[in-house]
Amino acid sequence: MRKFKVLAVLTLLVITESFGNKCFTQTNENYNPVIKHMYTCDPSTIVDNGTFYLVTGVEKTDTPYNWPFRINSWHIFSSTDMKTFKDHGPILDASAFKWMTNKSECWASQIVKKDGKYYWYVCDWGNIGVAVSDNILGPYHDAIGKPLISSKDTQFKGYIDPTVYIDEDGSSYIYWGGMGNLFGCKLKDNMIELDEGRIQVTNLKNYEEAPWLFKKDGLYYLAYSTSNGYRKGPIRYATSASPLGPWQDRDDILGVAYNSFTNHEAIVEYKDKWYMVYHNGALPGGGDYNRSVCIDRLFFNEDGTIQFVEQTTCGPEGKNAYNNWGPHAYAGVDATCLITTGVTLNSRIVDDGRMIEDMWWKWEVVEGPGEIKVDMNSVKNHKINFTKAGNYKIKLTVSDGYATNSDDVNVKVYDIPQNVVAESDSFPAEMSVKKKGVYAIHLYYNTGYNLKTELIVNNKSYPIMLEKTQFGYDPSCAIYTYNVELKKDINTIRLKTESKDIISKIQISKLD
Ligand code: FUB
Repeated sequence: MRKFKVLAVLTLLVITESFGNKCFTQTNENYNPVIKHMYTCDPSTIVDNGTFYLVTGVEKTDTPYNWPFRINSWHIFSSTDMKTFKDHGPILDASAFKWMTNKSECWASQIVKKDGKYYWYVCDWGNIGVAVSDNILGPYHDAIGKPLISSKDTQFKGYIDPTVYIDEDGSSYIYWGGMGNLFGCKLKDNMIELDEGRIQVTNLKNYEEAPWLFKKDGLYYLAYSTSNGYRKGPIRYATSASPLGPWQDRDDILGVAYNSFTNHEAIVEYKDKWYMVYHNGALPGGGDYNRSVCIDRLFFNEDGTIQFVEQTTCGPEGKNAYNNWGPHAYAGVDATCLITTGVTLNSRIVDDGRMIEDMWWKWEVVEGPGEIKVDMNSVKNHKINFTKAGNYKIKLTVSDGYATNSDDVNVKVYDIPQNVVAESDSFPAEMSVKKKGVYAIHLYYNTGYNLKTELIVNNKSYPIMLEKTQFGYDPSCAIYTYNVELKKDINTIRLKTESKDIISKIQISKLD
């Protein structure tokens, strides 16, 4: 078991403000997240006729940890007290847009109102479109029958996360962009065409995605989410005297979302109070792909700068101070390895830095033929060695004295292949096996990223697309083994791979 005494060791901790009472029973109905009966994400807001509307994607519940997102509709919620939120249901989904290729990817969206009509800007994973309605609660229909900004249009990149702001003089501006690309453009008066004068913004620190444009006291604000590499970073903001920049990068205004590698914000004024709307993975069963929308108060300084927002468990109108989220354990994705090398898992421990006792964590074998030895020096990417080959289920448990959380992962541990009859470490590889029998073909991976590899045994193709390995979720030492029966006296085995960096070696050993 590993104990942490120093807060700073926990590199993933996000919230460092002081806190009051140590234990907190969540009896207050207003605590964050504000929507608790489903997983909601990518919030945007609109205030219309005195009512606060929250627009979110709704996530399916079957993939809390693994790519891809499964967001199958957009819901609208309304509130007039910022305590209770009425769910108006799945007002829009991807089927409204015939051109949408990713039907289960209802990514970020925003509704704005112009001249009595409501324009709902949406994106899937690669195109931005717009629907229109005479009523905020719909029905909405595709306003142009094609994307407003399409991934086929190669002058743009990162075709996600539209945000639209309508200025006091009636002119409208759209910003969008993910994966570090940020673009802005005036919209034509019809709201369904880009005007001239697209800009690209490149000076925002660690810009990743989720732009949100608004104006206060004559100053334009552009909030956005950042990336600090593997995990997403805090929400930041920039300011400008003009809606299309130049933008002055400002500061962080919200810490990393609890239990979610993304965050996505909306900043809105309602009944003379300002709010930060964002998402995290705090609901039971929540995580990177089962997120939940939260709301907290946001305050401006007199000079127009924004104060850092405190993420609370009790929401914008609650009374109790933010307390302790409890730590979260991610054991990583299932992996394979050789007994001689062990495996480095993409495990990690996430906490808010509030603990009742020194934080501890441990790994243990739940099922498996042997024991494990773990390199415990880090809060992530634990290196595990095994005493015997075989199939293991191992468990990571973490506690801060307030809550204990665990997660498990399967690791298949191979003995070093015996009876090797052929091997190659240059690609494409072509090998010949001249005897009938049952053989094992071992592929030694260097990386799980972009795994486009094809194994061809006697002209039969075995395409290999490993799952769960996007964004670098790859075990450091992965070996994949295929058992094949070679029925001929001369057998040809070929391996094609996109890059030599993906696979280091192919090896064939005889099993009988
Ligand atoms: O929900 C899918 C994507 O994750 C959004 O478009 C991004 O802003 C991030 O929240």
